[in-house]
Amino acid sequence: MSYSVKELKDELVKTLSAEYGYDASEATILQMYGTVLTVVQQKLLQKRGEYTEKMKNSDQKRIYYMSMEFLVGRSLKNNLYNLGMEAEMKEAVKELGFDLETIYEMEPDAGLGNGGLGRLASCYMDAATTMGYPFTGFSIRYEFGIFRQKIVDGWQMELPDNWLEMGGFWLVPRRDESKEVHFDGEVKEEWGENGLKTIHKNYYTVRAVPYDLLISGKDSDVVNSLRLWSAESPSSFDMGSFARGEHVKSMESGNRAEAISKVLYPADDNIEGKSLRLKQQYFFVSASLQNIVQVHLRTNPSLDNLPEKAVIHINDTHPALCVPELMRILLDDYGYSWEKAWDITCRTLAYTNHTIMSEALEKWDMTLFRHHLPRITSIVEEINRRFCNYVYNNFPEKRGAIGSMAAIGDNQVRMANLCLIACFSVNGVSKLHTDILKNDCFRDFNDIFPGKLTNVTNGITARRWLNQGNPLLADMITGLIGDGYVHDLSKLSELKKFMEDDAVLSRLGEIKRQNKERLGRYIAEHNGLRVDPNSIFDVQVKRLHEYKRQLLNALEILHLYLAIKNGATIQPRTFIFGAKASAGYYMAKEIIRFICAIGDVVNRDASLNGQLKVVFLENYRVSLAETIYPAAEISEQISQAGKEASGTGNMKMMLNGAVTLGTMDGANVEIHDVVGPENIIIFGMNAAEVNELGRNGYNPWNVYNSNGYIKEIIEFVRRGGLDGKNFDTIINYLLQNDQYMTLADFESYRQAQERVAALYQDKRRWNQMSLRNIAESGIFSADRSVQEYIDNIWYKNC
Ligand code: 26Q
Repeated sequence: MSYSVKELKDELVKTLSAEYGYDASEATILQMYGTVLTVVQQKLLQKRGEYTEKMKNSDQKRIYYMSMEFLVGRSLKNNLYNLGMEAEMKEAVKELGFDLETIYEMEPDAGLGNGGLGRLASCYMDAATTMGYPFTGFSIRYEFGIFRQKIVDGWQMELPDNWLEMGGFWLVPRRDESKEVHFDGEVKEEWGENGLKTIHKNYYTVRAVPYDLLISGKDSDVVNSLRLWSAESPSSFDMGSFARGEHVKSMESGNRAEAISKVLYPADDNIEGKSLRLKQQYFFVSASLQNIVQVHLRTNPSLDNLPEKAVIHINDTHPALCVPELMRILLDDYGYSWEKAWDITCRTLAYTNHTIMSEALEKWDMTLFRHHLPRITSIVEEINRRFCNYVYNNFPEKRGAIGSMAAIGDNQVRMANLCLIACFSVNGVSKLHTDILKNDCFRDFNDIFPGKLTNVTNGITARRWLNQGNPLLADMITGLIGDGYVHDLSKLSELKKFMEDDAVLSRLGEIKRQNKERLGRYIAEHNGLRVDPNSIFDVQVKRLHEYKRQLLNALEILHLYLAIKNGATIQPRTFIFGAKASAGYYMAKEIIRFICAIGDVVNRDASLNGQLKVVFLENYRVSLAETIYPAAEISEQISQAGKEASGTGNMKMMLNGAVTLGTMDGANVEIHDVVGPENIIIFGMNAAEVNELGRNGYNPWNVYNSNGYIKEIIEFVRRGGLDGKNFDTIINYLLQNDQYMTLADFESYRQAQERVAALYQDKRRWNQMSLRNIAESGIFSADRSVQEYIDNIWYKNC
């Protein structure tokens, strides 16, 4: 399908008149925004209709991706790009006297996620849809997505993200497909016609109303949906109690229900078992599974063949309740025997693990779990009983490990163990991460279920992160090698033939410069700060967490600052940060305050001759990332080795020509493998060395006493060098409580940063490194990842 400018213009005019009763000369920009979105949404709906019709007669296996988070970002440009009508729409809007870029900026991000895990779900949805697979995403229609971040005197403030007001446009309500979800109450066993039956009684009901966000593939006829459930009370207003004069009580059940889809939980990898979070999980799992079963039964006589026709993917343990809920549906609603139900469940569910950090592995207190989900609890207990027996009887040598592998222990339900016991596939998200899962965290499971654990290294969609975010670079690449890379990113390797081409290298440098200037304008506008486009743009953007070690970066900045103050001259640098801290994560907020304080001191110090600038960009999010990545020259990936499961920002920056400065962690290892040691800057301990130092006892004081730079930095902060502000929290952390051994890697990091500065002197060589990174980034395409999921997991044995 293609559309001419004239057609689009006519449709805009028609829609404007029908919706607002105006012609273009009278319309406000807000009305034009609504009009453009309406026209695009109509195209999506039409295409979706055609695809649904086609799928009615197809028994292609369906992929269901369950995720508490989908970090969608903005949709307008993405839809126009994927529908192949961006240029025409731009012209049509222009002829009506408006500017499409301005309209893009009016759209809020759909920020229904915290970071990498949520964005991965969205990248996979784009890839699977473009590749032509029937892929449905299931999540929650949070009324408030990830909070808007304001920084006031270095302190992070959280403001509500009311995205629906301007972003709700894209959602198609499907009230007729609502489902009911049951909470609380108790289970009873009763004799019925077919013997003993388990009955869930005295529960309360929440209604799950689906809203679909339509996602079109690029150059494919597929439009898939991301189905977001909204919680409502079946009777949000109880007329009975109202009539009795109990006015507040009459609204209570509505409030209790609506709270479930009110707000996205911010992640801090330090999980507190909150009952609302448990209800969110069960709410969207139960509604989605009912939906999946219903769709299956439309074209199949029973659920016997569910595993052949559907695969349900569990994105981290957050939707792990899929295991007992699918069992419940099969046992209680469809009368299957335990054995048959278990067989169907295990062959339908697959799970991806995204973290090895023990404090991030979800566990639920049994008492809370039983209170809200009594029937699910009895099923988990039976799963656990049978699993423990199975191991006891079949693996005598593993009897000692039953306690740690069990799904229930220490009065808690362990969601990761539940997934390992039930799912037919469990995967990690990078080679290193999967090795750690197999050899360390889940070693016993790996012995009991050989072959169950596999790796699928994460990937990103270049269609958003290159073609839409960095049109200058995309155009240059298309000019050099054609546009085949849009559907086969490995074709970027053809760029290697230009490694000695001076015109290409200097054009690459010129594009980077223009993207730096674009980001520079954003910084001027939002931070009131002028940055030098000749300086190295050194970028660390990601969730704020101790293990990601934003602090290591901050210490290096202080080191450079002190060096200049002591008379050194350095290669000018602009350090750019973006990060949200989970609202209750005190240390993370302190780290933000620390970075901002460094920025205050550094940025106003004229004696530095503009050699150093520090920028903390407020409210980091997908749409801002689209402007930052193209301008990045150094990609900071400096987590403690073994802690970052994969990272995906590293891939996005590499694709945009940045050079990685990182530890041998997560996917950095694979970046290193493809670009070679000359095109990446690696420093610090590797995962084995981290473990060894941990075993031998890490003593930060030894580092402090033996490294003069560290001593100088810490004493500068202690003396009040940062405008007299107190940072004892940071100092004590580094010297007393730092699990992530920041100081142990400092000297190696400092020297690596010196190498960066030296390399940057030779512009041609730098541009070659940059080109090489782009050329080798094809392996990190989400299309490649999705193909591996298809081949090794979702369509395996089909
Ligand atoms: C859990 C319970 C309660 C509240 C919040 C959470 C929660 C929510 C989100 C815990 C963790 C997250 C998000 C984790 C995340 O983004 N992980 C990242 O996933 C990426 C995709 O695989 C990896 O590349 C990153 O390495 C990993 O950190």
